[in-house]
Formats: sequence, C-alpha cells, structure tokens
Amino acid sequence: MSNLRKSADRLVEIGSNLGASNERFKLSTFGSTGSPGVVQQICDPHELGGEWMELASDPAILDVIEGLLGPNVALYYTMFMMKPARQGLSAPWHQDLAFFVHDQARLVACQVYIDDSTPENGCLKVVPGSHRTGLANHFDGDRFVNRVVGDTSGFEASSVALPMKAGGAVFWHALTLHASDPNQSASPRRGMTMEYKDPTTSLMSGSFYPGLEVRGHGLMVRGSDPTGVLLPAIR
Ligand SMILES: O=C(O)CCC(=O)C(=O)O
Repeated sequence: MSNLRKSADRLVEIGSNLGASNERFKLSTFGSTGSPGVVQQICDPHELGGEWMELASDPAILDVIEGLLGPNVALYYTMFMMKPARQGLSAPWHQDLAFFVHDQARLVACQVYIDDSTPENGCLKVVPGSHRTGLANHFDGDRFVNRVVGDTSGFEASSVALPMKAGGAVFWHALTLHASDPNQSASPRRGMTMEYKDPTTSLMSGSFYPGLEVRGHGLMVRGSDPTGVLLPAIR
C-alpha cells in the first residue's frame, strides 16, 4: 500500500501540470467535466510495471478471478480512479460491458483501494443480481453517453453500498450495474480498477462505443492463451 501511495502521489504531481486530458491522465470521468490540474483517472498504470503490475498480477486477486472465469486469465486494462478530496466526480449508473462489448460476458473487474472507501467519499454502489438482466441502453440516439439512459431511481433504491478499508477489494461482473457519488469529503478515495477476462472472449467489431479508451488486447496473467494472440506477462 505504501509503495502504491508513493507512486500515486508521483503520478498526480506529473498530471497536475496538465490543462487538458491526454491518453494517460484524464481530468474528467464518464463524460462529466473536471478542472484543469485535477487528475480524475490514470489509464493503464500497469504499463509502468513495478508495484502497479505487481498488484494486477497479485496471486490472491487472481485466485478469485480464476474461480470466476476459469484457469486462463487475461488482464484487459487497468484504470486508477483518483476520486480526489472535495473534487472527485461521480460515476453514473453503468455496466462496464457497454464500454467494450464482447461476444461473451466473461469479464470481471476488481477494484483495490489505497484509501478507506466510505459512503462520504464516494464508495462503489452496485445493484445485486443485475449481471443477469442483460445489457441496458447506454445510448442517446446514436451517441454513447457513458451511463444507462432513462430513469435510474430503481437502481438507486435497490443498490447496496460497498465501503471498503484501504487494502480491500471489490469484484464485480462486467454486466453488474454500478455507480458512485461525487467525493465531497476531505479524504481522497483512490482505487485501482483492473479488468480481467477469459482470453477466448473478443471485443466485437465496431465496439459500439467510438470513444473506446481500451488500447491494448490484454496480457496473460494466469494460465495460457488458447487463441495464441496474447503475450504472457513477464515477471
Ligand atoms: O471508482 C469508481 O467510483 C467507479 C469505478 C467504475 O465505475 C469502473 O471502474 O467501472
């Protein structure tokens, strides 16, 4: 945790000079507007190696993922969610699969927190069982809007908040409806989201979301790749 916090601080220092988002540092999330110099997300920090890749290939995490997806596990992407104190933006109700539609819903996310995640600083909320209800509409006409369109008050009413201590993790299916509130508290809520998938499931052509930010194909972190396309992570 202390290595991750130190590295996170260094990254934020770099990103705090930015007036606009770039491929690595995002000053906004889920389509909402942020402020110059306030980093909201860091894309694919596992590409930096070190403690980030160590976390993404942590055997304790992969044991859980293997139990859900089977023996072959690819790391698809990572996203470090900053939720800075008083300026952390909300995540509207969405399903991850809408952002990267695959031919099978065999993808699972794990978010590990480096700060305590609480209702006050915008902990994750999920709708239990929603992974069985199919993919909801995330489009307004032909425009992808980063959230489920229409009345989401029913999601709010049936949701469960998932507060977590620093060092803890939450896992969710790629079809699980989830959201988080803005952080209006004095404490940051930093969490590393890691998306894992069965390597035999593929991104569907067209991908449905033209602003797709997932850049790579993924990296094998457990087992082997029956498709022969993905590279093993070298440690
Ligand atoms: O970190 C959050 O509050 C939201 C995370 C999320 O929705 C995601 O990683 O898909």
